[in-house]
Formats: sequence, C-alpha cells, structure tokens
Amino acid sequence: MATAATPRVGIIGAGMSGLCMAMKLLDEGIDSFVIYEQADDVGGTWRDNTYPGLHCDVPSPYYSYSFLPNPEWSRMMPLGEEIQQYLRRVADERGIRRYIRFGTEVRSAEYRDGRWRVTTDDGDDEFDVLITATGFLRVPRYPDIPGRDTFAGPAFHSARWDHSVSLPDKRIGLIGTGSTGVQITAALGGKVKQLKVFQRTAQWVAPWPNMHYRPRRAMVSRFPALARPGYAFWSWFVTSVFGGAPIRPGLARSYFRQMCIWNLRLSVRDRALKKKLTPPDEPMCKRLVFSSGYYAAVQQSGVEVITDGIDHIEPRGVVTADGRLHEVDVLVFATGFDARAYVRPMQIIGADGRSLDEVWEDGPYAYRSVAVPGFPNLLMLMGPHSPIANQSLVPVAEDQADYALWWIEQMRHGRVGSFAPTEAATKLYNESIESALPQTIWSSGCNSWYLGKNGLPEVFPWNPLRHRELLRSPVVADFEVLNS
Ligand code: N01
Repeated sequence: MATAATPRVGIIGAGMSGLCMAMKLLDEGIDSFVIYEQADDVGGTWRDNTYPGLHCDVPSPYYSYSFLPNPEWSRMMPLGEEIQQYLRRVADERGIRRYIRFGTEVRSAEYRDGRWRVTTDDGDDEFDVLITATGFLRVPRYPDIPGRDTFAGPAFHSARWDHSVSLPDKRIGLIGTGSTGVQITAALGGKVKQLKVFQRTAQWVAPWPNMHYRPRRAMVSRFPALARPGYAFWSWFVTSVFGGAPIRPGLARSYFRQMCIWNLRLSVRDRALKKKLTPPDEPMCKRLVFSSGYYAAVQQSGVEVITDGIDHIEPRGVVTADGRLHEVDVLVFATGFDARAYVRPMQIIGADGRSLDEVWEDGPYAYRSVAVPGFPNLLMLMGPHSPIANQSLVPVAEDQADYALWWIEQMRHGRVGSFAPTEAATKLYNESIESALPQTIWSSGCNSWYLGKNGLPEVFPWNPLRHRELLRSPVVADFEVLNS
C-alpha cells in the first residue's frame, strides 16, 4: 500500500513498456499510479498492427517479460495476435486494468510547482513523476506521393489495416518493402488475385524458419521453470549476435552478410528478379529483415516487384516514372513510421516553460535514453537512442522501468524531491554516442528510419548489455537533485 510519501506516478501508454512499469510499481507495493491509454485496449503496437503475416522477428522465448514466461507461444517467432493475447493476459492477471484510463488521450503535460499537471479531454490531474511509455514506432508515416488521396478504392496504412476488405479476389498494390512489407508479401503472395509490390530500395532478407512450438508449449504450461534456459539462450544470442554484428566487424557480421547473400542467390532463380532484389547497401545497414517466405512469395504467379519509381497515384492505381499505370483495387502503405515522434504530438513542457518540441528541434536526445535536462521527474521508456535495432524491446523496457523505479524509491523514502539530468552529463553522453555511431554498420550508407536529421543513426551504438550496465547503477552526480 502507498504511504504518505509515496509519489503519485502518471504513466502514458498501456503497451508492453507501460504494463511493465505498472508491474514493477505494484511489486514494490506502489499503487498510486494512473495509466493513460488513448485506445480502448492494452497492447500498443501489437494492438494497432493487425496486418496479414504479422509476427515478431525476435525469438518468442525472449519476447516476454523475464519474470513472466509465456507458455502459449506456438512458434519460434511469435505471431502478432499471440503477443497481443499475452499482453492482455498480463494486464488481467496482474490486475492492471483498473489503473488504466482507456480512451483517454493525454494532450499535454506541464511541470509546474514541482508536479506534473497532465491534461486530457476528461480534465487535469497532478503527479509527482511522469513516465512516458508511448513506444517509438507509433505514428504511421504516409508516403508523400502526389495524388495519394485520389485513389478510388480502399487505401490504408499497414498499421491501420482495414479488415472489412476481402483480399483473395483483389489486385493489391503494396508500397514499401521494410520488415512490414516483407511480412505482408510473404503472407499474401500467391493468395490474392494480384500483388504488385512497389519497391523503392531492395532489402536484405535473412532466412529464419518459423518452426512450431507445440511440444514446448505443453511442457512450459506444466513446468514454467522450463522456460528459463530458453530465455537465457535467446537473451545471449540476441544481445551478443544480433547486438554485436552491427556495431563492429567480425564473425557475426560476416555470418549475417553471407546468410543474406546466399539466401538471395539460392532462393531466386530468375536473374532479372534477382537483380531487382539485390540491395545497394550492406546487410544490416537498414534494420535486418528476417523471412523465410518472402523470396518464395515474390516468385508466385500474380506477384510482381515493381522497381520503377512511383510518379503519382490516380483513381485506378499507381503510375510509375515510365508512364505505366499499375491498376489495383486496394492500396496498402507499408511505408513505416515517424520514428522521431516519440511522445509527440503530445506537448510536454518542462520546468523553464520550454517544450520537448523546442528542446528536440535538432533531433531527439536524452540522458541514457531515459531522462532530459530541464524536465524534472520525467522518465521515458523507449526514449531516444534506446537499443532497439533487431533487439527484443521487452528486456530494454524492464531495465528502463527498473531505473525509473530506483528514482521513485528515492522519492518515496524522502531522499529526493526532484531530479533531472544535468546539461553537462547529457551533453557528454550524447557526444560519446555521436563518436561511436560512425563505426556502426547503420552509418555505412543507406536510407533507413534509424537516421536522424544530422544523418547519424538514432540508435544505441554499443552492445545492448552496455545499456543495461548504464542503467543498473544510477549516477546521482549526473543529476540536479533537490531534496523535498
Ligand atoms: O517500415 P520501414 P516498416 N515511396 O521504414 C518505403 C518494426 N517492425 O513498417 O527503403 C516508395 O522499415 C521504404 O523505402 P526505402 C521494425 O523495427 C518490426 O516496414 O526508404 N516507398 C521502405 O521500403 C522495422 O524496421 C517487426 O527506399 C517508400 C518502406 O517503405 C520497423 O517496424 C515487423 C516511400 C518503409 O520501411 C519499420 O518497418 C514489422 C515512398 N514515398 C515492423 N516511403 C518485427 O517483426 C517509404 N517507402 C519485430
């Protein structure tokens, strides 16, 4: 139960990270919190994305909270709907729903007189600590293609899938070949009347068979401890191999490189198609795509990969630069997200009246991905430069939530009234990030959503384990701390 000194905590977002924060608070006996959720269900990205073929390309044993294994995974790579079911179950079983204000969008939050005043359409509320858990790929990015709105048929973003549209009898135009476009193509190729894939830049695709998990499912249901070795193995594999390969040359990088090259060579016979599908950049420069069905799908009859640039969209379909009209019945934009939106368009206003928009004018930055100078008692989950590249975000959220909890505990025990990272410590941290980034493969010359305004990737340039180390022991000297 909360004591008189227990801070009130406002959490924005009931996705994977917001739920994690709630569980950490409840485990410490802190129930003085409110979660704001603009939608009517938990789940965040796994609630919003429902496109055909949706799954997570991180092995399922490692895509669950370390303290709550999920015996229900049916495959090596979890299906989107299974992740959503898992998160729903977590919210139910841990009694989190009663703390959530569903259908309540936070318009703004302002730090005034030592507290955060949160404004929603339902009114204002005040908190000692504000935690943003809004994810980072949340705001759909629609392509800036002339005539986009003139298309006569159904047209929607991959993250806003219109399930009222029946697909098998349709000609579908799919714009975008990132992780999402590849998953949609693998699911629909050969199963719809026509699939026209508009590819601006080819992607390297690593094969990864998605095996079924039924035997394990039965066993883990009976003996949850059996999930631990799987979690430990995949934790090691994902952080060391996926985590190490992009940041330095070596065995892991060569392994993925060769895997992608041979996957294309062996899977695609037609030379013209192979040429079309050969990316101009190094494997892993863009976020690596994993799929064992993509190359087979693009070779199905009725599937065409179109590499001529898109000139415009008209009511009947897509017109490419060569003047050809590609007639389609449905248009899908798998064109990604505004990865720099973070909490925005919400207005967050700090102690000196400056908004996060103003402070982040040249690009989002943070102290160790979790805090921003001038914004006392604000903590971010999945903030700028979090280790998000081909990683499981669940342990990242856990580390960041533990860090937030540490500060909340200091407040609860009266040791701290307010805290915010200093400008100097934040500058030093971001300078070290900037000097490490050019050595990563993400900076090797490609266009990707990792890249920020200055052309440098906005990801964590070291092994994800270092992120854990950075958060494990808070450096109080890096903060301006006021006692209550
Ligand atoms: O988006 P993207 P995504 N005209 O930005 C193209 C996560 N995720 O939704 O490469 C034509 O990667 C663009 O072309 P180009 C994961 O972190 C995870 O696919 O810029 N094309 C590109 O092909 C992933 O990285 C899972 O030249 C245009 C595509 O659209 C992130 O989400 C599954 C265009 C956008 O690719 C984003 O993936 C799915 C235009 N005007 C997603 N504008 C997991 O399994 C853009 N494009 C965990």
